[in-house]
Amino acid sequence: MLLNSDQIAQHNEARLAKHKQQLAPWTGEVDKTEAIIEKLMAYQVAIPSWALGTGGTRFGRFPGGGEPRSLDEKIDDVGLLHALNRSSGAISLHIPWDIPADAAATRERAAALGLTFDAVNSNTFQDQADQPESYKFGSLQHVDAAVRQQAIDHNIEVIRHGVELGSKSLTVWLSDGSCFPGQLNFRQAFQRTYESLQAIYAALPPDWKVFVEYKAFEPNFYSMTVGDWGSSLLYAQKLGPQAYTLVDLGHHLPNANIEQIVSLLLMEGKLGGFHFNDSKYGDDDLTVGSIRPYQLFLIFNELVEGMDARGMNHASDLGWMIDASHNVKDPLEDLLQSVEAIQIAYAQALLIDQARLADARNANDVVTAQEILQDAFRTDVRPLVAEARLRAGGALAPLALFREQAIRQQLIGQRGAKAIATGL
Ligand code: PSV
Ligand code: MN
Ligand code: MN
Repeated sequence: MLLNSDQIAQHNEARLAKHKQQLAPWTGEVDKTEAIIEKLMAYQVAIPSWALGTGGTRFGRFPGGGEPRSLDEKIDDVGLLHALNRSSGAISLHIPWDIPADAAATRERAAALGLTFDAVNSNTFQDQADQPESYKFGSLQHVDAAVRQQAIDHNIEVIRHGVELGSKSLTVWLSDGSCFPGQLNFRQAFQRTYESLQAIYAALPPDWKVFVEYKAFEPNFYSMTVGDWGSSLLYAQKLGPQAYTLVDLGHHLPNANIEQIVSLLLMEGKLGGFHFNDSKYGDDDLTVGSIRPYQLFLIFNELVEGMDARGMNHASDLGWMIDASHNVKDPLEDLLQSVEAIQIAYAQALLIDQARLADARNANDVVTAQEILQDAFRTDVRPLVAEARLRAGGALAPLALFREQAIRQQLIGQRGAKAIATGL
């Protein structure tokens, strides 16, 4: 491990006085402050194995060096993040990008770093060298039963890997759809996809969930067979109680009201989890909170209110994952920023006095309702997030410590300046 607890302790020691000053205004409302800190400490966000290297775009890839060359090194990187922030205690694998050669050893390596395995992700959007059938015209929707069966078998194989790792959910994202009018009979494509998903659903262990992820566009540009939350919910409802909708923040048409979608999915008991990221235009997969932090906060407001109304456990009843990947930042620094942005939005949402908000709504006092939300959003909760990290054994300023310890340079030293992440 490139970072030890002494280095974290020294870093914290040097920043402690300033941190205490910043925390001082919060100590007046002890109960509220403590409740938020405890919730933050319990809350973990899974890191996607594919975000640990530069993803690039179709116009090029600009790796910064020292990227993980194997699944083991990806686990080590998530271990580093978790040591820094104590909130990245899970990893989400994409198969076949990250197939464990020895599941027991992989699990052990992760456990030694305090990590568990979150949802496993299947991939029927790319053709692999050794597969007989092509996904060019879709996978679970395909007109040819042999292609559908190959995609079903792959998903069942992914579940098998997940079982060996201790995962409890499968995320199915399909690129299936059509690029041109006339290419597809929508109803038949839906039916075939549904039947394929039924076969996958039947292979789920009883304590597993399947997340049906939707996306409005790309790589198909005329229609996507799981294109919006309506179609995802339809599949989830038809499949049964183990099936849920997964919301990826970048998968909506411009200006969609994602917080409303989240609220209604929660109401129906069909919200499975998230792929957090941010975007300006589409599926940009940018750092969480970098473009629309208010939207993120409003989503967390719905989550806190809706989960509390249903008596749900914030930490464990939904899948909290990041789905990001880009070209111009150090991937580890970016993930530290993303996790912090999620925690900030969560803490701000926890500040909202839901009873007062309900009163304002019932009195049709639009101004007060807006003020309550904006007051919480404009509150600087960073001292609470830092305090939660400190108590959990992490660093007061993870990003600063990452740079103080020259971790990327150390990784380049170990892995090489040209090391590029596998998978993707
Ligand atoms: C598709 O755009 C997606 O969001 C799905 O979650 C995939 O599994 C992931 O990206 C792959 O990068
Ligand atoms: Mn996604
Ligand atoms: Mn995406």
